[in-house]
Amino acid sequence: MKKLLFALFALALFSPLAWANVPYGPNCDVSADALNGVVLCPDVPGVINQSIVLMTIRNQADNPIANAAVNVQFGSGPFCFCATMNYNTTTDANGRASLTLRGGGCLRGIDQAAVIRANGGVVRDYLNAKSPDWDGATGNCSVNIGDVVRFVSHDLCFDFANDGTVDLTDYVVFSAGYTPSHHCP
Ligand SMILES: [Ca+2]
Ligand SMILES: [Ca+2]
Repeated sequence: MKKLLFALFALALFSPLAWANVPYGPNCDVSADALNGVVLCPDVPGVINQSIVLMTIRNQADNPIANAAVNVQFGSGPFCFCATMNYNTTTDANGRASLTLRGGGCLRGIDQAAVIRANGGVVRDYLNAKSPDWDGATGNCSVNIGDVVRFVSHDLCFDFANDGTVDLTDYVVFSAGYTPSHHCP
């Protein structure tokens, strides 16, 4: 009986049907790749574009996976998450999904700072999760003067493009969160 169960399990595991729902990272598109990390931001008065992660989830055969359970998980760090933050979503018929990252804080150069999974399989493991809401110690779910002070000191938690310097590209992201000043509901 045990042998039979194992054989059935192995069959299920290696059948094309089983693999059809397993994501294959290199075939998936994730918009956060452009910055080599994710950006969180408090969502009032509105969501900033940079905090929206757009994804197309595909399997090893490069076919989109419909109705895949997508999840984002952050590493343990000085984050502040809005109560409106939703960590889970589901892909549509074309394998597409989006997640909006609502909060503040910073982890940089840390394995599993932000991990995106689909149907339990890892799609991306980002080393960087950053936000305009960062005062040097924590995110407090508000982008305000304390964060400006830190930004002008060129803290690399504001290097949103993750290219080693705080520059104009990063200022664009910071100012989206600061003007107007964003906070959680
Ligand atoms: Ca803050
Ligand atoms: Ca930069």
